[in-house]
Amino acid sequence: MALVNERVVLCPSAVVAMGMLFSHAIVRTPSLSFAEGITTANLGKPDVGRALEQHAAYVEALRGCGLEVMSLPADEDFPDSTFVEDTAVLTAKWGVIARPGASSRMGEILPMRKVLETRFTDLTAIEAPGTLDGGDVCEWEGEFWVGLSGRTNEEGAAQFKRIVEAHGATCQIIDIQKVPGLLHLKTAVARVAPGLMVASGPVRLDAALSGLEVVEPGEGESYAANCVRVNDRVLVAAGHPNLTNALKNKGLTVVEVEMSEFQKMDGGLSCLSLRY
Ligand code: CIR
Repeated sequence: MALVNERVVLCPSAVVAMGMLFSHAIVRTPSLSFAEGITTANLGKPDVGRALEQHAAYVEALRGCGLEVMSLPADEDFPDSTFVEDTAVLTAKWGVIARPGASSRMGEILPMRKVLETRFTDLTAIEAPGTLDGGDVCEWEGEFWVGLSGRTNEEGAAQFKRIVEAHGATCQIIDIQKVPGLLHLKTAVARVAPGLMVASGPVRLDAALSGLEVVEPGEGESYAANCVRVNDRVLVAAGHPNLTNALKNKGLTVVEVEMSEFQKMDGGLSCLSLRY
């Protein structure tokens, strides 16, 4: 165990032994060009100053979950680069470098790859013509689901499944291409506890989720389906009381995080970090 900045940072084996899910996170500060990113949200332009404040609070929430957070500097060339989750999929021991389905985001990969190479020895990249956004990948203890979406194509999903299976884990593909308004699989789905999923819309009925208990966000709360379990807490976008209460009723500890400026850019709560 090492003491860093007065916080206890545990080595990965201790983390696993304690039943914790993650010990680290990587985030990237929103750029001043943030409002020029891709969006379909029709919620108006984000306020970059407010996004920076919300991002700082998000980082604090991750630290509150016991994570050591590596914060990368803003990259003005890539307005969507704060949504780091789309650039990779990480586990405690290995990772996959994604290949974004949006061409304007392709340049986010190389800088992230350089960062990940300092931390992981086992990295496999999705190759052309495959595309895969990390936001399409949901994972729980060696069980993966990958969404076939407007961003992740069949070749990318198939490559990802092969990589996962080569690491002894399982992977099911969920086709969300016909679900209106769904950017990524994790826009609608989050695994929050053993056997328990948050899921909204038609995806909740997919055969790949059978056998899991599903908690649905309340009326008008589908944005909050993109929540994230981090160790003993679940981070949920603020302002979604029905989902928050439903998760509390399941015995989970919920931390609410303001996400309004990221929602304006189609970004969910999980997209702002890579956790491992
Ligand atoms: C994009 O359209 O790529 C960004 N504006 C939002 C990405 C959100 N990422 C995610 O849900 N994993």
